[in-house]
Amino acid sequence: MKSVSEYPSADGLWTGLRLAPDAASGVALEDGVEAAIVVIQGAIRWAGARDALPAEFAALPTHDGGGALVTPGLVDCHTHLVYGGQRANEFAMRLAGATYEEVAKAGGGIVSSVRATREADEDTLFAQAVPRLEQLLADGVCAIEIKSGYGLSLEHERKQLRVARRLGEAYGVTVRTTFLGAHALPPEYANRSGDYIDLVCREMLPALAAEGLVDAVDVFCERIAFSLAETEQVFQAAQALGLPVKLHAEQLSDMGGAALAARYGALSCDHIEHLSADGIEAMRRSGTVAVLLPGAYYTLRDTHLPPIDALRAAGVPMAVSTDHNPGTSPALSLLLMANMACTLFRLTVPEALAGITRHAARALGLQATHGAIAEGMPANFVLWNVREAAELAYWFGQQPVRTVVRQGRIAAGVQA
Ligand code: DI6
Ligand code: FE
Repeated sequence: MKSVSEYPSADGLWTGLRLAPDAASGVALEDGVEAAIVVIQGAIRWAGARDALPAEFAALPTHDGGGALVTPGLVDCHTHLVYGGQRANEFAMRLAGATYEEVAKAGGGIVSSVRATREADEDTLFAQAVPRLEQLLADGVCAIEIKSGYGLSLEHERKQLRVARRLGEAYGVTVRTTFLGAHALPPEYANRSGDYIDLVCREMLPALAAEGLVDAVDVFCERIAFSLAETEQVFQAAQALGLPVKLHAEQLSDMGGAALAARYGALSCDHIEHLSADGIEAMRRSGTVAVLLPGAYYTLRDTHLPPIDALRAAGVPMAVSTDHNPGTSPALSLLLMANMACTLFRLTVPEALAGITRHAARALGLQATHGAIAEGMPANFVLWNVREAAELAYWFGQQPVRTVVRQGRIAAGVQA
């Protein structure tokens, strides 16, 4: 692995680009018009038609984009990337007909990842997460959310979040950490979920927030996880600390979680297969992003589609993410998720591309710095070896990246 300081600077004038539709804020170029981007001290200083380049930038060293299509850096806004072990054995059990309950009774499920995560030290967790992160980055990801939730105690949640921060530093990628202490009930709290939620709210969250390890707070609100009332307790604790919230909402049933999250001004509600009309209306009013997770839908062989038409009609922004986790979405390609969002959920291609850039950035509260090519933003953009933007959602299993500019550095691909 190359350390971030070894990535060359992306400063200079990038030419020979074709700007994907909607890629740049305030710049709309007709098809066939050559675009240019000026990067100075790691930030975008100018973007537009090459012909309109201000004279002051004309003498900068150039990077030839070779006619590549350029989009903003991708944003993966919902992952559980840091955990011990993996659960391919459960996949086999489920294929052989075992139900989730049976898998859990055999020692599997979330709790088996909790066990493996607790057993691993920080360096081991880091080393196990590295190849997964590298896969995601190879698809052009420039910002990623990483949740805790497989430690379920102060010590082990801290370990996960510290690894998430270290990954961001090592790869020069923007990492937003989300505390998901209320992901599952740890075995030592069996039948005492009230006590566990108290621990989450009174000890774990305040301590981790004080250590600067928490950018947002999430809860798994579901019949098999935590109730609406418990979710609200966690939201109140987050609010008291000034932290934004998000929610695993209405994945398996309609719990009314989305409406609750909207009342707390949630950044996003995620999964939402069973989202009701009231939930959609509440999200619209609060400007909450709907995060669609086709990888989990696919892995669980779900058939209950999220209410895409109603979300679209209400104008709720839709993001698309991997939900990378060892149980329900061992996905390592955000482009594949864009493809699946189109094929399984019937998103349009422009919706899917906004879903892995602009709207995903908003789901993390990063809309001022990520998800667009705009003057003043850190330079995060991707050059692609494709003719048209639709190809990014069309191919699956292809890796069409030509060059990734991440946080002002050439992080991968052709150095141009
Ligand atoms: N929703 C899910 O589908 C997963 N977690 C969550 O909040 C399952 C995670 C796992 O099985 O490890
Ligand atoms: Fe998740």
